[in-house]
Amino acid sequence: MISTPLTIALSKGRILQETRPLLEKAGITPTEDVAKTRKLIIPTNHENVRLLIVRASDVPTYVEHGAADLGVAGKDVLMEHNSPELYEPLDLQISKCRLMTATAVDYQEEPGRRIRVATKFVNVAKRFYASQGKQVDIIKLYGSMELAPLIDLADQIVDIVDTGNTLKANGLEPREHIADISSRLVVNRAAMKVKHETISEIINHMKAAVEVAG
Ligand code: PRT
Ligand code: MG
Repeated sequence: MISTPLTIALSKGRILQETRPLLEKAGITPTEDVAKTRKLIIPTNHENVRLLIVRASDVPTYVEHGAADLGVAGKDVLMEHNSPELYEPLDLQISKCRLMTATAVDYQEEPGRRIRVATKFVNVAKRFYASQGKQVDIIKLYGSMELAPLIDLADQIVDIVDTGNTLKANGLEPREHIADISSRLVVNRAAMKVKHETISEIINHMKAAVEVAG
């Protein structure tokens, strides 16, 4: 039995799917079908260990504020959140993809002209284009970024690309590679100190599981 109370924040979908076997290796098993339940707090086989189901982009916030001790979040989400309060001890090597710019197939940058960029990754986009010395106007969207260039809301997008099929289906193509993405275990820094033994043990078990999987 894990003796310390522990709260773990996860998002539904691919991260939950791929994290479940890794948690299993650390001896943590949800006692309900997490894919089916509508509950947002899910008990586990340990009386004092629970899972919180939150939006993918909210995981860093829960962990940063100590509402969760641990969480799993995509590096894209962590780059955007950019919090020094989060300790990132382990690359879980799951939910891999790339963060890229994309444009219409026939789009060409006009030198000296400001570029309109639609994205949900506002901070990442600002840093990326600044590093390229390019002047941009960022347009914040919450989803379906691929639509923006099609209806002339934006010239470029910054988005996640996996197979590239979504871009292709919408007459877009990837251009600049910003970062390779995978999901990371994140830990609240205070929890890491106070619950050091328990959390280290979980990290070590998950690390071993990642090494076996890789
Ligand atoms: O859906 P919600 O708004 O709640 O949040 P979310 O979209 O951030 O969550 P979720 O569960 O969809 O993604 C969680 C994490 O998975 C992301 O933060 C990424 O780190 C990672 N990941 C891996 C992906 C993909 N692959 C992916 N393919 N996240 C999103 N996509 C989407 C992408 O946005 C695009 O629309 O899939 C489309 C591109 O896929 P391809 O294969 O057509 O290129
Ligand atoms: Mg999604």
